[in-house]
Amino acid sequence: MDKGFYGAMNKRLVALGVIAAGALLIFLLYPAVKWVVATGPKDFPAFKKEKLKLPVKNESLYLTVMDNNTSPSGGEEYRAANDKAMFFRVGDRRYLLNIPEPLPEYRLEKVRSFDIDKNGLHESYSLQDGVLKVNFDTKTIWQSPESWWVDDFFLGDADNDGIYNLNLLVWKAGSFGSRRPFWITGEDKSIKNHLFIYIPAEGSFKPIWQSSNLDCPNYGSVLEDIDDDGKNELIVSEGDYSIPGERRVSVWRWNGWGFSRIPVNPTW
Ligand SMILES: [Ca+2]
Ligand SMILES: [Ca+2]
Ligand SMILES: [Ca+2]
Repeated sequence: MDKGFYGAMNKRLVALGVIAAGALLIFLLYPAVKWVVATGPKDFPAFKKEKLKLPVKNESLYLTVMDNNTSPSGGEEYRAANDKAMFFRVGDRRYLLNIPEPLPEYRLEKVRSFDIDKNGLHESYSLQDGVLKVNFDTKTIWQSPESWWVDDFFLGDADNDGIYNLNLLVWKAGSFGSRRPFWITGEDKSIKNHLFIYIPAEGSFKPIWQSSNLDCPNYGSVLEDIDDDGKNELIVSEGDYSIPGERRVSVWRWNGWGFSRIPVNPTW
């Protein structure tokens, strides 16, 4: 046998050994790799950590009804510094939705005082670090769970039954809570945006409607009867999960079991 043959054999053996060792390593490390993938930067604690790094801002969006005689360029005067203005039209009425500039991102701090349960005394609603607390008479009567990041909240009659609602814009992992429909199998652990609606109940709050994962994240909402039919519409600053700076206006109305989109003209 010549030396070249043994040399080639040795190289093959070494290569086989490396492949076998690699395979063994992957086999041994697989549970750890799987664990990292499952709980990696996409998990909720990491998501929350990123949110907590964002600068604090106190502004939320607001809606302005425009004078029909105001020209589009005149509308520019309504634009607040650093805000993005989005115009839309319903029938012949023009609206301007001012939203705080979406980029760079920020975390909202917001405090409101309101008597939602109509007992003659105001409750205090305060949002800080993604957690909403409702306090009454030095006691916290409701608090959002640790597993949620509350981006914003707004008070108003979202489902048009005459009773004020506490409405929350929430990021959380998993499309469904304990009320997951039985035909949905497998777990969706992605962190997506939700709209949750509550009513006051027995000195606290109870949910009356909770969306599953929204198709488009809701970055801010106002309730307003924009077409004078006596029922509120939900005006939304809507984004895109894959395009962070994207914002557009959409308008929705409660239909008895959820919200239906109503068409608006996004231009003048
Ligand atoms: Ca009250
Ligand atoms: Ca209501
Ligand atoms: Ca209406």
